Amino acid sequence: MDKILFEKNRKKILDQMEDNSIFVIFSNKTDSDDIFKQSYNINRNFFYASGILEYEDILVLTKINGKTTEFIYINEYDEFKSLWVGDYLTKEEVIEKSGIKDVRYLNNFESNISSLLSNINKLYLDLSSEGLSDLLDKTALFARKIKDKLPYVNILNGRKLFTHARTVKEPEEIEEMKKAIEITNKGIKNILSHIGEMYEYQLESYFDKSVKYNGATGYAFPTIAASGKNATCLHYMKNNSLAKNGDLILFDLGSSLNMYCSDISRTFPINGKFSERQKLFYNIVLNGQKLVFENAKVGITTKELNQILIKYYAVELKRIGLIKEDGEVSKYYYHGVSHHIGLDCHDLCEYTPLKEGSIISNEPGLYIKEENIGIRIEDDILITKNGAVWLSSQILKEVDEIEDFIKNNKSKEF
Ligand SMILES: [Mn+2]
Repeated sequence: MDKILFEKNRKKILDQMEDNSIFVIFSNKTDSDDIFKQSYNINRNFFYASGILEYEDILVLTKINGKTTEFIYINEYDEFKSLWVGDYLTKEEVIEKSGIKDVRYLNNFESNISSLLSNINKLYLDLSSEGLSDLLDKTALFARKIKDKLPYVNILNGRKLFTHARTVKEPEEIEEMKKAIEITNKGIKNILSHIGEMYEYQLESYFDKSVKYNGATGYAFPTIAASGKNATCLHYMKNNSLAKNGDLILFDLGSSLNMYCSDISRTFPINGKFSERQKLFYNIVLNGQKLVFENAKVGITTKELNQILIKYYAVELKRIGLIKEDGEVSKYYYHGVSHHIGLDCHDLCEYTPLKEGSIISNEPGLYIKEENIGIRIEDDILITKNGAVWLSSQILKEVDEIEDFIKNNKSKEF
């Protein structure tokens, strides 16, 4: 990805910083004690502001007397380490990727920061919502150290600066997410061309093979492959039941590309044909999704979109005789219809009326446990000044399209 995006992103953070303040952003939130850190998670905010995917680096932004500076600390080349984990990025590569011209080595970090903080007493840190509790979180450890050694420093939670900035996407981010969605589309086609009676994890493997083959850099979240009654559990991830002919299977999945996520749900008949009853519920969900889409625009909240859907469900479920009172909808639909998507699948966002440039999910569902039916249809949509735009419209979802595709593409590879 081009450094221009990360330069714009840093400016959005710097613009929000108070004068005479420093922001220190660590790259990693280690989730393992493995000495070679083979299991780690890059801090999405660090990536957002730098474009760098190295796990020990530290980004520093300063605003002093109205003048901003930015510098980044990286690992120095280490011949022995490089035999194990490969080369770190060089200074030149970091400049090229991030656009940050002042690149320093990590062994200078502590002394540099101490001298900066002797004059400046406002320090932003990217503290997680859990505050200072996580012992494996480098930011939390650093915050403790500062509190002990430099008690006059005022620690501010800089997370909300990122929350504000990440609520609206840049065109480059939208493009990256579109590419992730297309890889997910191929993975879903690969499931459809192999669908049949087998274990849920076996169907899932057709998605895995395809997204890897087509160049995804990761997954947005662990895949949900839930057949029959399993689909009525929203976050079922065991994926170890036999998917039986006659049942539906719900997939909630997404590849990610350069950290940007896609988040798609589809529900398919194992034997390639929806029963009349399944079709009835499926089309209620599908039409609900279209209704939410028509109402998704600048100024509305995701909560209001959900209320529109619930109202529609009340009418429809009474019409088909599933419920008698409006309040009974919550027995069959029990989640929200939308969340922001970006570097995180459930992205950092401000819960304000939708703005131009936000990307959100549109994911109505219906879960009828007594009939072994769970249906969710989820697409990713972009809010523009002229209403919403489908970003995943190429992914099959009409009943006829799905049935025809299964019939005509048996055993094809995507
Ligand atoms: Mn979702």
